[in-house]
Amino acid sequence: SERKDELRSQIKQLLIDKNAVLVAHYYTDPEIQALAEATGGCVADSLEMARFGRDIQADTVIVAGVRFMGETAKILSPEKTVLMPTLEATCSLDIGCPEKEFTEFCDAHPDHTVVVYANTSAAVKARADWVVTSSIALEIVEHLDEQGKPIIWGPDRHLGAYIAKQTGADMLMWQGECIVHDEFSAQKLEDMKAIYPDAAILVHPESPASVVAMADAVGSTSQLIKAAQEMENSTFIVATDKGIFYKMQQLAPTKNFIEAPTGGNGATCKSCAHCPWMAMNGIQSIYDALSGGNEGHEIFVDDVLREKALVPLNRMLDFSA
Ligand code: CIZ
Ligand code: SF4
Repeated sequence: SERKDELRSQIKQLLIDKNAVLVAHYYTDPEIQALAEATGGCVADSLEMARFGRDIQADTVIVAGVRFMGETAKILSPEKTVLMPTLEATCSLDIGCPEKEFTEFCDAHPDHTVVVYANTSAAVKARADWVVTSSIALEIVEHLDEQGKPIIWGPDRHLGAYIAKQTGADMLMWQGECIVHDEFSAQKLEDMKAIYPDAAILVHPESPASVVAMADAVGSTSQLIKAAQEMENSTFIVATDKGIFYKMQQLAPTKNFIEAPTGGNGATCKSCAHCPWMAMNGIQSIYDALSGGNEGHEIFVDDVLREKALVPLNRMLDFSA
């Protein structure tokens, strides 16, 4: 629409004026990913977003994604102004892993190495020995397992179960889940596979084990995008947030991508393969964040927490460097 075109050109100018850069997650709406690409920003998974936000020469980083991604950017780049289209964009994994309860869980098992997923608050990261994202979790847990260390894993129980199965590591699980991936249904996927017998099934490991078991490729967002490019199939059934279709279609324009079905046993899905918090990011809210005072958009992380959370975050970044 004209209104949106006008907002887009104003955003482009504001990014230049403020020496700012737009970083967007693969799960945000296509128009946001396109805008990040058109303005020299980046579209990525949470690990690449963190590294890009840290390394880019800019005064301001605007993070289109969910809150933990903005916090991670601030932890790694305290000298930069970190803005988000909305501070209300959270994550069911973050909500389901409150600092106090998680700390008690860790304190009850002091001999365990604490590994937390990036989808957590700064306070939970501050209690951890390692932070991981889904693109590096397997390698880091393998590394810890080789040292014979029992692990506390939080908060995603499906991803944790997948990693425990792959590595054989001794993992004590926090019982959290992603409301988007948890809704994929193996039973409905069987029916869909019968309709598209030649399709490859791509699954993010935040999905239930029954869905992961049907996968031709399991991996993080960036790994699934790579699989979509490299696998020979012409059709793919994709069990992750549908925002990812933008990048898959761009990099594999001749292939067909189909959403994996949600809501087993007749239940209607609540999120239908799109994260309601990722969906809060819009062209208008990006404009608002850049054009107003920063109030309601700027991310702050308490200094003491920041310094503590930086240690396990840097361990991950150094490990994957
Ligand atoms: O589900 C998420 O929020 C993901 C996949 C984040 C990430 O690691 O990019
Ligand atoms: Fe959290 Fe799931 Fe949304 Fe990712 S897709 S931000 S894990 S609720």
